[in-house]
Formats: sequence, structure tokens, C-alpha cells
Amino acid sequence: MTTEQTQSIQVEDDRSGLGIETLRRAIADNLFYLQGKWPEIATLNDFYMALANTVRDRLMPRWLNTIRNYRRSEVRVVAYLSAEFLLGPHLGIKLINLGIEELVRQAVADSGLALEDLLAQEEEPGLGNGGLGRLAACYMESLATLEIPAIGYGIRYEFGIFDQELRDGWQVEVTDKWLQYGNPWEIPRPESAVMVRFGGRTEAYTDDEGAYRVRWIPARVVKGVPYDTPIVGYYVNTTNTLRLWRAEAAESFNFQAFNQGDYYGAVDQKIYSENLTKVLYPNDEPLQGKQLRLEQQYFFVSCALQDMIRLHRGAGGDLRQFHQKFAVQLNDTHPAVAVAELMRLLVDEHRLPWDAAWEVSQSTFGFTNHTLLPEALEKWPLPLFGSLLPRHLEIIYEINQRFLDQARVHFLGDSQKLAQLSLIDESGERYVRMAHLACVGSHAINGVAELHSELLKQTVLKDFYQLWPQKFQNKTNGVTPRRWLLLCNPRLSQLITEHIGTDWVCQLEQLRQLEAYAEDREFQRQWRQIKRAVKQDLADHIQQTLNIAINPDSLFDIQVKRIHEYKRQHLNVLHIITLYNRIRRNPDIDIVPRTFIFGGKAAPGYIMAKLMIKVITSVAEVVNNDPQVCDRIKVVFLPDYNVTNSQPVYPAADLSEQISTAGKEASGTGNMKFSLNGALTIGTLDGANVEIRQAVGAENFFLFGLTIEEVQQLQESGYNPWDYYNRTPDLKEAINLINSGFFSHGNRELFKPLVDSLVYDDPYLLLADYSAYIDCQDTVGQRFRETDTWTRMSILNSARMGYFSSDRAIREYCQDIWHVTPISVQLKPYVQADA
Ligand code: Z57
Repeated sequence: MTTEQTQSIQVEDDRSGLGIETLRRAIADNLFYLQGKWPEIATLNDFYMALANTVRDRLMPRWLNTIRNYRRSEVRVVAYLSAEFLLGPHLGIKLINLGIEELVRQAVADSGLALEDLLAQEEEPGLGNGGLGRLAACYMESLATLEIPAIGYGIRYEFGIFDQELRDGWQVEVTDKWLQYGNPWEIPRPESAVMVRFGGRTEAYTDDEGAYRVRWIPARVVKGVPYDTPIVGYYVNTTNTLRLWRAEAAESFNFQAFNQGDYYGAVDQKIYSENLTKVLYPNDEPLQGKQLRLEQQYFFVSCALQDMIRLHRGAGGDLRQFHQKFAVQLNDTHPAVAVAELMRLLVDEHRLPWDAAWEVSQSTFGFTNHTLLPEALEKWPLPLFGSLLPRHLEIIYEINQRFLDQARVHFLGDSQKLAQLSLIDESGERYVRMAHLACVGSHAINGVAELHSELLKQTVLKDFYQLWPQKFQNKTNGVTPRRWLLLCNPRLSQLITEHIGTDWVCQLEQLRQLEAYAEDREFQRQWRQIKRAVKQDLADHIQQTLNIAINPDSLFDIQVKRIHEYKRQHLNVLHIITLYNRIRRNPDIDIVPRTFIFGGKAAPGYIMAKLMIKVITSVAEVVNNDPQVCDRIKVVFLPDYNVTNSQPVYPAADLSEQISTAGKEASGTGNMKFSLNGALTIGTLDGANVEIRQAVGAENFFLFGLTIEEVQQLQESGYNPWDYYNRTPDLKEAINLINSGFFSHGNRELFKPLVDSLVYDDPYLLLADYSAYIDCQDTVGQRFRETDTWTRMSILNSARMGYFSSDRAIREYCQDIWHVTPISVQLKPYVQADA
């Protein structure tokens, strides 16, 4: 092509223009040429697709110019490795971050459509379970907004987290077919596919230079194809890439079977390969130790590292400097096999000496731990690991031997210590310990809240802390204010901006200026009015979808998160039943009207969590239909809790339930979203609650419950829930009511496992915390009646949440772990590309 021809690509045209008329024409054009529809026969989804492609066109210059920057050799790139990215819907946030929301709203309106209706069409990519996956998404957004060169690597699951339906109050799982109408936000890059090997055996040989080497003869090979999704920063050109890998059959491998006429066998191989990235494992914590899960982990890790090595070498880089090109973060242990894979690639494939390769690896990796639950620490049975990754097991043995030699000097003569540190658990059946591999292979290890990071050093990673105290850090989680305030709560955002300007969007600490208005009657009135309007919207939605009437003036008491015993949704239920019993005892009792709202999925194999859902929905049915209650209590279970459905929920909360047993929730991030949107928190001293309480002020936080030390003491001294049950009349009455079949049409068996678990075992100390919780809830009720006080507390919560921005968290990662700095992206035209 001549320069003149390439320049013609650059004209302001229907693919880049932002005039209302240009946008309108672009949508019509996409409807015709991409969807193949006239407006008259187009579905809402066709219009959504036409609009999504219109927006995609408009981010393309930013994206391409950002990618050009990665290639510059002096630029260090963050690679965030995560088995989950729970992005939520793209269109809304991309309109906001590109600053074209109002223009597009107008253009769409001119075509006779409502933007909200089109936004509602999007099937969100539910490629994660809960907090961990959502954190990765917030971090990708902040990285882009802060103009940090970054790439996310993960898995393109064909089926993400299941859709939840409720039938007869039970959770039913339905396949998540998020790709069925096509995905306008991804671009497949088959030309960048890589091969990933599995199984087989290893073989020693001597290379041409007479050196001892090992080769891996795999049993099968799978092709990894990258699919790229743009992550747009807020009001910057930087648009980073999320690169998700899909497994396909490696064609060359089929030819043999095919040529022998085994067509069926060849196709079978294809199906087998594609199964690898078929479905997300739907367990939050703990995980399931299934072979396919390990295959998924190794698959995306190998794809990612091969990709990075190719990018590095493509830019003329030397592999001994790999760590200067990439800072790789391991999001929990799910990608921890990366430590062994990078060693394999460097030593076996690229012939670096072991010590040099190990230097590179350790300098490259950082490791974030997200849990203290012992049952959630990943370990793989040795035979399984060795049969799937024989060469990696050898490498892990080698790493372990060198590591233990080093540790032996430190812990002279302490063989028990060495056994505890070992990458191999040999206490019974043998396992590979993934957290140990991640610790040994990384230069930095961090927890996700101050308390959690401290506990890591005292408990699960204690031995490593003794060995390498300097590796340990804290990085308290954060959430992106773009999605979790600006997008989800436009009314409140506008009020804030009217008073303090727009800087808070990228400098969330600016919210502190709202403190000046905390006592301002007029501001309080507006603040309340907005909360009321948002609650009305949610009430309308609940009326329309669930046919439950709720009072928007009642206290909205909300607990949305994965269903898990340690999160104690059933403690919340015991409070509801306690209030219900008070009303039954005294029908005229004066209590603050409350609407209890729950949402969350249970892992499909987690029977107790599913029973917790059933108890919530059963109590709801009875309470909501009891005329004696006179609408003072309503209970709602929002089905199919996901990012999309959560966005209207946080802004509508008066009270945020963060009631996990102290020491069990690593951080929590929902707690931050609520408080940022002006909800008050009732919570334990767990995870980031501790820091939130510190930030907003103890007087603006409803604290209850045992501390970690008290939990430990109680458990050591022999906790007996039965005593609490007998000693506490209200508690006994609430539990007895469940047990009597009152909420289960007389069926006394239904909730027996739940009740028995509480009164005989109670591993999460609900009964020990019950009285404190009820008392604290009574205080909440009283305080809610002091409208002005409550409003002031609500304002102060938002005003003081600046610290919990993911921008702050990412800045800390950049400074203390990744050592990377921002690079602004220039929008150079295509013709000026590097020669
Ligand atoms: C997950 O969502 C979290 C931890 C895990 O080990 C797994 Br597996 C999944 C969550 C924690 O439970 C939250 O407390 C934390 O806020 C979140 O990860 C992000 O750090």
C-alpha cells in the first residue's frame, strides 16, 4: 500500500466519529452489515450488538496505540495471572470510561431506543466465582486508569459461573451460555496460538555441547488460542488487554488417527481438548481437587508464559532479563505452577543454567494469598501431579532440595520444621503444596487486608515468615470507584460532583471534602432523598420480578455474597426469626420496619450452603405472608446474584451485613462497595472490616462479636454451643421454631442438618456471637430512627472510604512489588507506526 492509501484509513469516519449523527449512522450501519437486520425486524439484542460494535470501533485507536507501547523494550509490563476475571458487563463502564455516555444516550434516543434497555441486554462474562475474580477485574480497571502497562492472563471458559434459579426455594443451577449470541468485546488471535503438553514421561539426554539435559515426551498436546478483550482506563488513552485462552485440538496431532481412517478418534481428540476450557469450577473457597482443574491451571499458565517469552524475545530481549520485562503476579495459588513452568521453559527449552533461571523466576513472581481457611489451601496428590506434569514434578523436587538445603542452615537440626516447609506434604498421602511453591518462587508475598496479612505470618505461612520476613507485605484490597460508585449510583455521584467537583473519580480520597457537609441540613436532605429514590427503584424491581411488595422507607438490611457457613447468613436468619418472635409475642410492638435482602450462590456440591438458601427462602415465605407482621418485616432472596444484578443493590442499602466469624474472611470487598455508597456496616473485627471501621470512625460502624483472640480461646477451652442454646431463651426459641417444622410445612427433617450442626458443633460460633449480634441490631434499629444522625453517619462513611479505592491498592503493588511506573499513551495515527 502507498502512504496515500494507508492515510485514507485515518479519515474521521463512521468508525471513529463522535457526533450524534455519526454515532446514529454507525449503529444503523452495524445493524445492517453485522447483524443483517432492518430496524423493523431487529431484536433488542441486535440493537445492543450494533451499539457494542459502535463503541468497540471507538476504543480501537486507544487499544492499538497502547499495545504498541508494550513492544518498547524498556517498558516493564505487569502480567496478572488469574484463573478468574469477574468483569461484569462491559458496555456501561466502557461508555463511562470513554466519556461518551451522554452522547451515546442521545444517539440511541434519536433512534427511538432507551440506552438502559440496551445495557440490560448484555450477558455478563461471569468468569469468576466471587471476591477473588472480581478483585482481578477491579485491578485490571485501575491498572488501565493509572496508565500502567499491564496484561491479564486467564481462561476463556465457554461456560462461566452457573445461573441460579430458585425452585420451591431451592437453588437450581442452569448453564451460563454467555457466548450464545456472540461476544462483541473479544478478538480471537489464532495466529498467536501456542502448544501446551500434558502427561507422558521424561528422558535424559546429552546435548551437542555434551551437557546433561532432560526432554519431556508428552502424551498429548493441546492448542491454546488467545482471545483479547480491551480494558479501557478512565479518561486516558491507555487500554490494556485481558488475554484469555481457549483450548483447541492441536491439528497436527490428529493427522495420524485421521490418516488411518479413524475419523471418529480424531474428532474425539478434538472434543477431549476442548473440554479443558469448557467450564469454570463453581467453588469459591474451598476448591475442588479435580484433575481437570489442574489441567486448566497448567494450561493457562503455560500459554501465558510462552506468550510473554515470545513478546520479550520479539522485542529483542534476552531471557536473562525476562524479569525486567515482566512482573508476574500470582492471584492465589491457582497459577502457582507457573514457578515450575517458567523454570522448565528457561532451563529445558531455552537452556539457561539452573541458577540463572532461578534468579529470573524469583525476581519475576509475586504471590497474593486470599485465604486462611486451611481446607482452601491447594494441594495436589503427588501421583496425579506426576502423571499430568512429570517434568514439573522433577523440577519441583529440584527446587525443593535446594530450598531445604538453604532452610536447613536456618533451622539447624529442626527436622520437623523442614517437613513443614517442604513443597511436598509427606505426613500421610503425599501432596504437592501449591502455596509453598508460590512462596519459594516469589520475591514478594502479600495478604489482602492488614489483619489477614498478620495472621498469614502467624499461621499458615509462619515457617516461611521466619525464613524470609522481608518477603512479606500487606496490600489491602480496593474496589474501583468507576463501577462501584460512578456507574452503579449516578444520582449520588452527581450530588457529590456538584459539591466537590469531579476529581474524586480518580482520587477517591477527595471524598473527604464531603465531611464538611455531614451536618449540613440541606445536603443531608438531598443525601436522604437520593437514598430513598434508589431504594424505590430496587423496590420496584423486586415488585416486578418477584412480586414482593417492600416499603422503601423501611431499613434495607442487605447481605449479598457467596453463601458459606463462615459468612454466617444463618446468623442473619436467626435475627430475623428473633424479631418475628417478638412480634408474635407482642403484636403491637414498636419496631423499625426492615427489609432483609439476601443474594448469593452456593457451590453446587455444598449441601449445607444450599440448605442455608432454603432456610432463608422458607423464612421469607412465612414472614412475608403473616398478616400479624403487618409488613414490618420483609425478607427477599434475590435470585442469580452476579455483577449485573449487584449494581443496583449496593446503592440501596442502609445496612451492610459483614458478619463472618473473626479470622475467616481474608478481606471482603463487598463491605467496601456498601460503605462507599453510604451504607452503615454491622460487622465483626474480620478482614478489611477492621480498617473500614478505623477509617470511617468507630462511632459510625456497628461492631459486635468475638475477636480472633476470643475465638481462639473459646475453641481451645472446648466450645460447647449446646450451653449457649440452653442459656439464651431468645436463641433457643428461634432455633426451636426452625426445628419444629414451622418454616417447612411441618417437616421437621428438612432443616435438621442445619440445626444439628449449630447446636452440636457450630464451627463458626454463631451461638457464641448471637446475643452480641442481636443487641447490636437493636442499637442499629434505634439509631435508624434518629434520621439526621443516621444520615450524618452515612455521609461520613462515603466521605472516608477513599483509601479503599483499587487505585490506591494498585499504586502500592506498583511501588512495592512490581516496580513499574505509568506511561501515557499517545494517539499516533496508524501511518506513523514504528518503522
Ligand atoms: C475467593 O473469592 C477468595 C479467597 C479465596 O481463597 C478463593 Br479460592 C476465592 C476471596 C476471599 O474470601 C475474600 O475475603 C477476599 O476479599 C477476596 O478473595 C479478594 O481478596
